[in-house]
Amino acid sequence: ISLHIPGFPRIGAQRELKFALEAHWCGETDPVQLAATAATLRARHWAAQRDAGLDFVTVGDFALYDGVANHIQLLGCEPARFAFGASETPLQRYFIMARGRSGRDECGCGSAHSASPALEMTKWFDTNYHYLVPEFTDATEFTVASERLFDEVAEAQALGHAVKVALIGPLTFLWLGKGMDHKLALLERLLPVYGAILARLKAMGVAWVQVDEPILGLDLPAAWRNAFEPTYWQLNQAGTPLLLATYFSPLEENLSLACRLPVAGLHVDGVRAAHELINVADWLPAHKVLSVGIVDGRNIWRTDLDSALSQLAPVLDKRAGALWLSTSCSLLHVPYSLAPESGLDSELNNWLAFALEKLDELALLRAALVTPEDAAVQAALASFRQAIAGRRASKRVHNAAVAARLAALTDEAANRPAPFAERRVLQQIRLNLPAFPTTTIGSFPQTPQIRAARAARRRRELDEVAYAKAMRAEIAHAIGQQELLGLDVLVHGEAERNDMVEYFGEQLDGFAFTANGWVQSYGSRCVKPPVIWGDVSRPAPMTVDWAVYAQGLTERPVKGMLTGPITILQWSFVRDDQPRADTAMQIALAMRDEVADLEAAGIAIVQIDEPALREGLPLRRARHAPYLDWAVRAFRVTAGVAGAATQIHTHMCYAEFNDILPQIAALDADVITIETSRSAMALLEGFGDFQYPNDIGPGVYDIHSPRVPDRREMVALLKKAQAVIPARQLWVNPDCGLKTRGWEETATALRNMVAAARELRQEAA
Ligand code: THG
Ligand code: ZN
Repeated sequence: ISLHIPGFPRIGAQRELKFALEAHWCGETDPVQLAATAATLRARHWAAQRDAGLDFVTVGDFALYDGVANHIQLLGCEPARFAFGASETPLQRYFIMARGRSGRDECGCGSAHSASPALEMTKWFDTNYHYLVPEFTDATEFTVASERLFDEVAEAQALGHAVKVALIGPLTFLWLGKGMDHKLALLERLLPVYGAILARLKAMGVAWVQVDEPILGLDLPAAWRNAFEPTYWQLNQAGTPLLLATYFSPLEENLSLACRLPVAGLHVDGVRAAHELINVADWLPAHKVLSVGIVDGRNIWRTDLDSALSQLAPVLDKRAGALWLSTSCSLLHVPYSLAPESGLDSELNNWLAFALEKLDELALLRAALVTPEDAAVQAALASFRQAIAGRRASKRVHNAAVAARLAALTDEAANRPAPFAERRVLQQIRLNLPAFPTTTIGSFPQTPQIRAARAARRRRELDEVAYAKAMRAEIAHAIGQQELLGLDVLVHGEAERNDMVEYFGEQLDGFAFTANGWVQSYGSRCVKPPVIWGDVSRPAPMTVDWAVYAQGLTERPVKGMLTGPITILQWSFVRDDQPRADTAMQIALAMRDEVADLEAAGIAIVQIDEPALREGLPLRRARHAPYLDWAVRAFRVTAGVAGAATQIHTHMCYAEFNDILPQIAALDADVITIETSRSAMALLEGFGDFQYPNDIGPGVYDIHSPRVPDRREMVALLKKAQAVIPARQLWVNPDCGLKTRGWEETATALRNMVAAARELRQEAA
């Protein structure tokens, strides 16, 4: 039995990579210094794998910014639109693809560059990691264009490691790209380049190449399924032993295909596809390696080793051939180590396993299979058993009041007291808003002073009273600015919030926070997802004081701002001992109480953000409808407590909602604000065709860019919007929250936005 992992976190135990990247980007360090940090991290991460007893270290999973971006350079398919000059180094090109290039001569080569936006980012399957999207055209060519992978292999070998290389598979790579309808047409050009890479790796003495094809867990069109056999027949010619890796999803109709592909081994997700293990063990020819991803790479719970062993037993019986043990997928999606988490209470700490601890779990599982009678193994298993049993029986996890409330929940709780048409009239009487009302999404610039105040409070250098005073001053400033700008519906600006999920999780029972549980989100950016370990409830109001304070400063309505239950769920580590739907509904009930309290405190508009609703969609279409059912219900239960005259807003970013418009309409929010400006309103057409019934605020400017659009540009976008959405339904707002922007650009942009709305009102009058 051999041990390996599909991939390891690269950001570093203390986010060393993040800080090294940011220092490099702002010119504090040169490429040599950046490369040295990266090499140190790789060496440390390989050593951790070897020290845990893994038989191979994984090479090729490291990336300065993103693994797909690495692969684009390896295959020499940097999009032509960047018009890279000969003087630009691979590293400069890499960061330009990742971060974009302004019109200025940032690379210092002296020639004028045209501005090029970065590669688009999108979610890696159903994870919270964003990859950079390859761009393909009919003219895309491939060559082995980067030495980086081979250098890293040599680096690991020089450190004495046995190497398994991880590579994104050709079909998954094409699948992930955009810009072409018939991407499969590129396969013929792509495969010889893979062949050359594999041959070089073989020549370097690499024993195994793991080829990741997670798309085998998707509903694939026939042409894509059919492409697998010829593709792998060709790759196998290189003579390098290939481990075909699948993860995130059951194989289902692709199971027998995956088992018969001409490769030396198959990795399957033993967590998400646990029920398929026996089938795979049956179908996979005996001479092939079966790698079972038995330890969850997507969550942070300690593995129930007894249950893992009983799952593995029949597989072991069936397979005389090699069995490998692994994590279900790359450990990229979990934090580095529990070691710095001394602040977590010891019971909870005992229930968790981050990346390093998962390596140890693999080693223990193997020991339990190979030398079960060993006393140390028995003792270790017993201590796991105790932790698992403790969690299962814990009184802290189970809250009878929460269970009773969930059981008593009626359908009525998911309905507003009146239909939209009636609510609209009552709300208009209460709010008296002009046509094309203007608003913002919720956050205003998180200035260095705000961050400093939060950090000082964390270090206990600022007491609660002084902190609250500083935050109230920020809120007053934001309200004053919005009045000056002439916005119609104001927000308090969220100065007091760190992260839209963390902020609520910190105040809800059933959540825990790590000190250092960072997970890479994209590039140098990380998130620290809360851990939902028990039944969720709300001990006290969370946002009411701030909202009431803000509303007291102005005659205009100030929105109460909440994060919706699905987004809180989606951006947390979720308990694995009950259905996600149940956890979602518990959060919904807690947030519902917050809506009720805001309303009772006189807040007339409550926004419940659900940016993650769409990304929660399961990978397989057959599972979409059940998910959408409970997700929509959770939102409706949160909002359903609001009276008819209270206006409920929601906000979603990340586009791509046209396939779930009926469900978005079923949320029955009075107003939805969405991201549309980057697609120049193209996204809105779906809402028009669908005849979206409630009010809608299509973002009129892109907050992700420092560029400030002028009034005319925004008027033009709004006219485009009016062509598909009746004017009476339209709101005017930016794309998303403004926390990453500065005040000056924000004020200019909003001034232009308000002027655009006024121009439209005048034209309509
Ligand atoms: N919160 C949470 N999850 C998220 C988002 C969020 N997932 C999806 C999306 N938004 C990811 N986007 C970002 C944007 C910015 C940052 C991280 C993810 C970011 N992080 C800081 C960093 O890495 O420096 C750390 C922030 C902190 O100190 O808390 O800037 O909004 N939960
Ligand atoms: Zn947004």
